[in-house]
Amino acid sequence: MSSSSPDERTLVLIKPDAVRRGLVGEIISRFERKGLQVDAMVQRTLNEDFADQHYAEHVDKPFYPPLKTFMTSGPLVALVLSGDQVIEVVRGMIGVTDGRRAAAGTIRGDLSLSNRENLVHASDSVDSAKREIGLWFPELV
Ligand code: FUP
Repeated sequence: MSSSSPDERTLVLIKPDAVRRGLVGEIISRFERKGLQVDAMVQRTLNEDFADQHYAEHVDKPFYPPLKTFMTSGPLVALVLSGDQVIEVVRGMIGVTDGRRAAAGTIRGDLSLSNRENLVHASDSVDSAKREIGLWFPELV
């Protein structure tokens, strides 16, 4: 009999640069091939208020105004992924923030040359995953 707890979940955003560049399929495909499950997915365009809520920890940082302009510049795709240790697994798959420095083989390392237009967001901890999934997909919590 299995006593394992339900799989962990994380919130991923496929950002407006990825949508514009036609990379949505490529990015989702990487997650699927890894063995992760897509539990929910929606395309939407952020308004300023929602961007502020999503990036609450960054709103006072100097890089936030151009980040907000970018994140509200067009449609993005939000998804909830689940799987064994999915939060850490997905952070590893996307690479470090700056696409110029992200390792080859990661999404940012292979496909981005920018510290801002870096294609994907993924929750960085259990607490942030809980907060972000509640914000984006309240029907799931
Ligand atoms: P990450 O967790 O890798 O997405 O990175 P952070 O939470 O530190 O930053 C959130 C987003 O802010 C990044 F995806 C891109 C943007 N950012 C900048 O535009 N400039 C910076 O110097 C740092 C982050």
